[in-house]
Amino acid sequence: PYPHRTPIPYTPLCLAKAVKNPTEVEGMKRAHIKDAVALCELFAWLEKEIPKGTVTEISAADKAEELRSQQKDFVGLSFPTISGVGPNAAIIHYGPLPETNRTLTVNEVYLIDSGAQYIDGTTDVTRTVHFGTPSAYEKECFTYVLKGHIAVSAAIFPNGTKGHLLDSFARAALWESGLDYLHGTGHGVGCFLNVHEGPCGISYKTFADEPLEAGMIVSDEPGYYEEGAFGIRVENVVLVVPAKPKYNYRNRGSLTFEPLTLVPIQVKMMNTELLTQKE
Ligand SMILES: *[C@@H]1O[C@H](CO)[C@@H](O)[C@H](O)[C@H]1NC(C)=O
Ligand SMILES: *[C@@H]1O[C@H](CO)[C@@H](O)[C@H](O)[C@H]1NC(C)=O
Ligand SMILES: [Mn+2]
Repeated sequence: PYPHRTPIPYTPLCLAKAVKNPTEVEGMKRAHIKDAVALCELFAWLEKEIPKGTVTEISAADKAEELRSQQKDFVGLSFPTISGVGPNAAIIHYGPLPETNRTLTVNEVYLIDSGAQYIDGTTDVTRTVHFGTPSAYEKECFTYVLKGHIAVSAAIFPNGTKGHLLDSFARAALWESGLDYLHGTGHGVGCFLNVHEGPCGISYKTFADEPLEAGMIVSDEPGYYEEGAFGIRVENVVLVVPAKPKYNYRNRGSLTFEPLTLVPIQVKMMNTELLTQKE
């Protein structure tokens, strides 16, 4: 279904940059601890302020930036914050503008996709939360997205696998219910560099992705968008690490992911009856 493309000749630098050295891995871990502190502070603040009716998509994004900027070695945001409530969250690349800016309430799902540059590393995290009581359907959709997120994050796969082979892991639970999302599942993440970095990723598109190797860092971000109603995405940044399954076919080795993102996922949004014991 995809037109033939001449493979992009990645430079040796690009390939070397994608595989993080131990200093970069340490830095990314430190950056994600600081970033999680800031986001936990944000969610605590939102929980307190939203019932007053004074928090908007723009002021919530500004508060997230303010809290991150208090963390050590903060340099700036890694991309403009996506802060959307209710139907605005269903717009995949939504960024709040004064004309579209909605007030956060306890009646709608809130999605915030944001990240920062710290001197030691780069972050990119999406959480979808409800400050009142989510509907059964919102919880059902959230749980399918979460199942996909977990399926990628916990996958064990042969060394040398390309990310696009993992893309359908993220969609299986949604597909089973006739749902889907119209964007890729993950992108490479630089270390105090581009938040979208080649040459690896997790996409339904088969071109231009290099095999995953230990030390690469990618995002894992399935979603679901119900036009005019709500949007859901669960995104962690994950590090590719060696795995040790029971056997080692042809000595090729196996890989899995270790989450770097430490921001809690809201349990209120889950229908735990749809989760397996392992999930
Ligand atoms: C966002 O919307 C609220 C009302 O919902 C308004 O008070 C506020 O001024 C708006 N902010 C901006 C930057 O437009
Ligand atoms: C994966 O394969 C590469 C290239 O053959 C090798 O350098 C690396 O050590 C392997 N990794 C694992 C975890 O087996
Ligand atoms: Mn991302």
